[in-house]
Amino acid sequence: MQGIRKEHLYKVLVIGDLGVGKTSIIRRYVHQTYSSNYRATIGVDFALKVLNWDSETVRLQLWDIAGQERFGNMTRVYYREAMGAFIVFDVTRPTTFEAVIKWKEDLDSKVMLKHKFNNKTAKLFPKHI
Ligand SMILES: Nc1nc2c(ncn2[C@@H]2O[C@H](COP(=O)(O)OP(=O)(O)O)[C@@H](O)[C@H]2O)c(=O)[nH]1
Ligand SMILES: [Mg+2]
Repeated sequence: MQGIRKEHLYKVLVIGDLGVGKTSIIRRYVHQTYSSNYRATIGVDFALKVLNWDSETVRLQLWDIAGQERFGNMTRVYYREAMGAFIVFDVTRPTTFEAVIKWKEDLDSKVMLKHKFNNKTAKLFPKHI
């Protein structure tokens, strides 16, 4: 129908070691800005990227972790109902690349991809222990 836009909201996680550029990537993508002034994120930051495709609006809710990067062990609550995740590393620091496996394992241990064929979306659901 004309004038009615279909709306989608997706939660997307941005994870990876401290200082790899997660916040910078999100700021560049959402606000087209970059600053070399290092300011560590405190808690969890959210950024909303709105994409308009024809008659559909996609809202990407980007979850930017902070602090927990040192532990590389996120709470299940953080991962819940995300539909995707970016694992970021710094090409100049090999240890952050090796840590990608750790982050993926953490992700896999806490959530699983459950396809919902009826509405064509895939979301990450908590694993039961
Ligand atoms: N040289 C360079 N520095 C970057 C790049 N991306 C981020 N930085 C810098 O690296 C530092 C850490 O970035 P930040 O986005 O806070 O990382 P986060 O801790 O993963 O969120 C900051 O001082 C950024 O300015 C990049 O592509 N190249
Ligand atoms: Mg950050």
